[in-house]
Amino acid sequence: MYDETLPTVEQLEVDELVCWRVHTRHAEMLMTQQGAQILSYQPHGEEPVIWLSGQAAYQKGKAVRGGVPVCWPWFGDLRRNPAEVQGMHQGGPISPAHGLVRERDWTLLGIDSEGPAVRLEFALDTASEPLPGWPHDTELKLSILLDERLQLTLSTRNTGDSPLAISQALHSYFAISDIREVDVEGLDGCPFIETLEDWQLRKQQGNLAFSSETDRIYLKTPSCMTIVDRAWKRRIQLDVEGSASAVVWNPWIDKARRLSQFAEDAWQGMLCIETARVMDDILMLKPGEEQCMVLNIASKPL
Ligand code: TA6
Repeated sequence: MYDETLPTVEQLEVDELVCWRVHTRHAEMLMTQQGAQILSYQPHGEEPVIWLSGQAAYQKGKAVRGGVPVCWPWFGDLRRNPAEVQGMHQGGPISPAHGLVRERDWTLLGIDSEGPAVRLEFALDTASEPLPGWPHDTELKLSILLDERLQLTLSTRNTGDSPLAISQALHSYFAISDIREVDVEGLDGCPFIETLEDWQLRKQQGNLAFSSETDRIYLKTPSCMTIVDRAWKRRIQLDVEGSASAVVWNPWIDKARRLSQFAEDAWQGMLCIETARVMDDILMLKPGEEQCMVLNIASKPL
């Protein structure tokens, strides 16, 4: 029975972090102001779709393990990025991987209900909140729409007077029954960089299944990818716009032991498919130009 009092948005503190819990007739979502990071997303009556570590730490200045961290203005190790992206960083230490915005509070622009749906908008203006070692004026925004599916729109506007080169990713952690039992549809024929074997360029044959640590950068990716989870009788469908690259990651046993905020067996129940603009698909923005990357996440019965 539809509850007329829905949707609801509640602001709360989880340890050191300001968060919002959103409840609609379709799902519940938790996110934090730090990094404008979604922490969890669970359609009613279903297993979670977005995975959050059982050992997650909610501390200022420390990225929470799980959810959908925003990697920007570079993805991964800056030194592994195209020269144009590296050239944007001027002086100072290179911060940990995945750029400079995961651990900063973004500004809440607004929370609006759109019928049964809820939209939250966050922004980070680097002109008024400079990023260390990255002296460029940009308006970064993340718009999150929660209705039958979860939609994230990451947009970057170059508000400076020189061209910008940026790599980025929505580093989505998905909850699955067992990494050894799922596979990913949609990548057949895509070139990929095998980062675990000297960054060799290879080509995907058929669906992607998992039997060891996986950390691949897929290129020329399609607009639709699907995690097929037979044990949980569902598929998680990712429909994207404004992205033609994606990172697929599971740490498996050994790397899991080296990860922070990560139980030794957590590798079995999670899979990252990261909607990205990396390598030959980076964002190149002329002064005044804006580009958006849209990710729609929907869970459907098999
Ligand atoms: O996206 C894959 C990856 O770059 C992996 O190599 C692993 O480092 C993962 O991101 C997690 O990175 P984090 O900095 O969040 O621990």
